[in-house]
Amino acid sequence: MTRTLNVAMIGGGFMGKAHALAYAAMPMFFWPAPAIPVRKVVVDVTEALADEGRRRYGFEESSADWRAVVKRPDIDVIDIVTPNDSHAAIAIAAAEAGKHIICEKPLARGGDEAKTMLDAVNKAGVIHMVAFNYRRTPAVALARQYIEEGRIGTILNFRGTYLQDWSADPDSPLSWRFQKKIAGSGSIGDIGTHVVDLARYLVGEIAEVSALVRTYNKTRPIQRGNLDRLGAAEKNIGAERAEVDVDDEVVTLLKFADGAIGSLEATRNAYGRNNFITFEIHGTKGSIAFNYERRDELQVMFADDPADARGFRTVYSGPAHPYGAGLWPIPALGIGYSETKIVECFDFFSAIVSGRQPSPNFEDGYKTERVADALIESGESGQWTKVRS
Ligand code: NAI
Ligand code: SOE
Repeated sequence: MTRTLNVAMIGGGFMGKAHALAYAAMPMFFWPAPAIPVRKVVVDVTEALADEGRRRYGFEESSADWRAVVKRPDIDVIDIVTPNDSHAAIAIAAAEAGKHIICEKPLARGGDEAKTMLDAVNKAGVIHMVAFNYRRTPAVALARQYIEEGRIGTILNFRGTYLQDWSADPDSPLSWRFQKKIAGSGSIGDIGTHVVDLARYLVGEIAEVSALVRTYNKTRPIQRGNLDRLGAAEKNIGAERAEVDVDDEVVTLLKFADGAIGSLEATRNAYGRNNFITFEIHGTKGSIAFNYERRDELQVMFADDPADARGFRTVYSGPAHPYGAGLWPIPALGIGYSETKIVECFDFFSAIVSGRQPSPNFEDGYKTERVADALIESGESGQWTKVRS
């Protein structure tokens, strides 16, 4: 009999939808499943929102009190899908109650806060994961496999971007993502950290950064309500405005600990770009390039290809590649955002069952927060800034 594990999911917005879907679908893709997730209880800020989450996402129960829920003896897993300001309090309480934890990114609002979470899970000895799901796109995992196999040699250069345009309009609302006290930072924490995670996964530790950081839209219309509708849905021309105290854009040079160099750009104001997560990696024996907007595809060029066939070619991820046995049986049927979350869920539940920490875990989340700290510091000082360990 496959083991079941009871999940309490705290938060019922965008990520609530993605995680609930993954709990339902993971055993359908990865069978036999490591364990069956049971959607036990969903928590939101009011009883009404929580009950809506229960009905919509297929949970057995709902609650407006996460503090009571994390202590429940029948709960095995706490899933934190709330805005960034509550990640630490929920994670620390969950660790103290002995629960396994998956927490959305960014792990915290900076390295110091992330460290309190890392200390708590280490002390409790629970399994922990931070939900940087893009590294679980099969083509990205294939890039890592090629790198580990030495197929592109020693890495010389990493160029990463995360470009979106949902907040380019200065009248798009001041949701929680534009408030430092809730989000911690802007493009740096919200989307830059995804690229930092990919850079750490594919290349290694980032040692030093030299960043330019800008805030273009100094005020935005105040948003009513709890959910971030990600800009476009609401136009608030003429509405009362308040100050934006986070960054809109970061552009940075990177020095990796092992000697590679690189760059990273992140903005939510790049008109025409949607979920433009890209990287290009050059090594001594070849190159790899990826664009999430074409996420079935990995572009590869190996230096020892025949002289008359040199150039990038496209490998479509499929059954021969990472996670291929669980996903779709023919390459290019289509990997979606949901699949990245389903794979994440599979890896998290596998870790719980095996007792071995998954990656990225809270230590990775903490290290990524230290890079985010360095980006902010460098943007302020205009100096090369070392990443604290
Ligand atoms: P959202 O604004 O869509 O939803 C947040 C939900 O949490 C709402 O239902 C809200 O009422 C609820 N909530 C807020 N405070 C709460 C509390 N103290 N207790 C219980 N419920 C609470 O936010 P979204 O987009 O789902 O973001 C949540 C987290 O997921 C953030 O940390 C964000 O950075 C991350 N995220 C990660 C993504 C990824 O690709 N891995 C994509 C989108 C968000
Ligand atoms: C908004 O920029 C957002 O929802 C981020 O918060 C997520 O992390 C990203 O993956 C999708 O875009």
